[in-house]
Amino acid sequence: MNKGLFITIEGGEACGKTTQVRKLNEYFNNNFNSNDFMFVREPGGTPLAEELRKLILNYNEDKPLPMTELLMFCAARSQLCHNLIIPALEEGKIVIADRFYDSTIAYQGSARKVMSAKEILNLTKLVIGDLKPDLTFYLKLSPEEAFKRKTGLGELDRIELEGMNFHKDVAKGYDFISSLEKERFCIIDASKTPDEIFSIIKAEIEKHLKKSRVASPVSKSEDENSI
Ligand code: T5A
Repeated sequence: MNKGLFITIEGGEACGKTTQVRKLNEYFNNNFNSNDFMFVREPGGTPLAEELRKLILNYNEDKPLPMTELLMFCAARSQLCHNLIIPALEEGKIVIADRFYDSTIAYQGSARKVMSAKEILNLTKLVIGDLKPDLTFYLKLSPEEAFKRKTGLGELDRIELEGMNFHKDVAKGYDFISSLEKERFCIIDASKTPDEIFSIIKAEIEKHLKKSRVASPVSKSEDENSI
């Protein structure tokens, strides 16, 4: 169990993660001390991991082999976890990550079939130790619906350009891991409106914060009152 609270947001392409992360950012900025929380994204989050992100998603000269791609995601994750996420959680912060290792299980495991979910979990343990999300929101959207949302969104990266079967396998991967680790997953129907989805996410986070000893939404105003 983490000292802080580790929240991850997951789902296939265009499920609305970025939209929800934006709303969460606003919510945390309005209700918490800036020292109490941290937002990160995967792949990315540190200068080296952001460079790896560019290479993973957009480097087309020497297309990464599936195993190379998997290891690049792991390399970026190592950098992010050891430099930012683990220290923040040890300080008792709330960390919100846009994607984490469930993405690797869904994309590199279930869709690319590089290795099984169990092997990915073992590899992840070697890379980041016992770190595990406390709460994972899986925004579940059918690939058909996701493809409709993607139309007209501009330039797509290497993974987004994969076909429908790939994205159906991604969805199967998420269904598998979320059924295996039910206790940390909150599955949300991502065809609801952004506001409906956000109110579910916010209620679930507030429920978790009440149970834990990490910062609560009142902490910002308490501090302001004491000035
Ligand atoms: N990846 C990542 C791996 O293969 N393995 C790994 O281990 C990891 C960590 C990263 C890519 O890397 C892969 C997965 C990805 O392919 P990313 O930055 O996370 O990429 O990007 P995407 O998942 O591709 O993010 P997108 O921006 O495409 O999708 P989002 O963030 O889920 O969706 P969002 O919020 O940008 O919304 C997309 C569109 O839908 C609309 C929005 O307005 C927008 O137009 N929308 C809604 N429409 C209707 N109803 C709603 N509720 C809506 N919410 C948003």
